[in-house]
Amino acid sequence: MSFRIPSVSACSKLLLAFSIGLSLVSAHPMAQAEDDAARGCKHPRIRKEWRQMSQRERADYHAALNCLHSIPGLYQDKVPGLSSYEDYVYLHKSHTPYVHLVGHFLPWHRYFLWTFETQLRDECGYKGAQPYWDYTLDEAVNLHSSPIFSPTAGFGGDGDYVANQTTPPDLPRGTGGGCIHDGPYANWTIHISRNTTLFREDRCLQRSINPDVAAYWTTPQRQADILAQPDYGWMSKVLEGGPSWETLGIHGAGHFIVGGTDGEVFTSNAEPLFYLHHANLDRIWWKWQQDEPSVRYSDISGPIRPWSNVLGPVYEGLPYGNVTLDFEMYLERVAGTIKVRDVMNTMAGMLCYEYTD
Ligand SMILES: [Cu+2]
Repeated sequence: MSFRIPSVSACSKLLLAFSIGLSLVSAHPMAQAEDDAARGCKHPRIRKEWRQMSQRERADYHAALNCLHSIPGLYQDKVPGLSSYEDYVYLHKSHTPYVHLVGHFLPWHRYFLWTFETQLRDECGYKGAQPYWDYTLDEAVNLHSSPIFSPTAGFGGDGDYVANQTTPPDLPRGTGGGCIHDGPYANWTIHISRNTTLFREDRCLQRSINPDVAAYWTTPQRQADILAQPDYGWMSKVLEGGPSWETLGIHGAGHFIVGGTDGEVFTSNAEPLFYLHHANLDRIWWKWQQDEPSVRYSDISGPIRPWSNVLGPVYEGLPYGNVTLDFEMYLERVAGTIKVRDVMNTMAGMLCYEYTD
């Protein structure tokens, strides 16, 4: 068994900075994470549902995201003006055709979120964990009045109504489409262009809240359907909209209930709610694993090449084959190469976190 600590940029930069006074490094959160790995994860990060967090904790999370978005990023040679926050948008954009509708969809995003969360802590002094959004709780309320969309307790509300917004043709349209104007991200400028295009495009965050999609797709029953699947292959397939792929699945739905920027398949993580949605998908996998840990911490399957060609490009150079525990995943300049086996258990190896429920 082997695991490697990802060479998160923050960590390597720090090691460089402290190369004269190495004794200081152990005080750093990354060193704490390494200590936890060595000791067997005694201090897991506890990922809470947004509603379980105090106003103080919520403010700390917003402050950390705003901090990351104020730091110059590693991909400014690709797109001038990109922030550290947008390094992850660049990464997601360039990996999208290879990490969705595949066996390693959940492991790759688990690694992606862990790295993002770690950087919030390392570079922005965030003490908490990545929150998640359990949208099944919103079944009881009008989606627009969910605390998630509160300007004071959440991430701000809908975008301006735009008559001709782009929504997938088979979906009912959302209620907005334009720029958002309240909450902690109202003044954000995104510098990276949409989806597969790659140039500097300064733009606002857009939303188009979609209660119709929520009523059909992000319900407790949909989550229960996923949790009831007998093996990893089926669980991850249903979560991503299989087996027909004509359906959204809870993954697609979690993007389209927010809509706007979050509905841009390649660049959806310009929207901060992406991270709460994907933490929830990771949580669903985690919950499913808890039901039978002895088997499910090592159950992985699915193709290396996407099941469905809905993302468009031809996957030149990608081998056919199945994802195994030894399949390698990488995050380019942001973090090193790891294997799927390194992220199977959130409480062992390089990871150290769990969910409240
Ligand atoms: Cu993704």
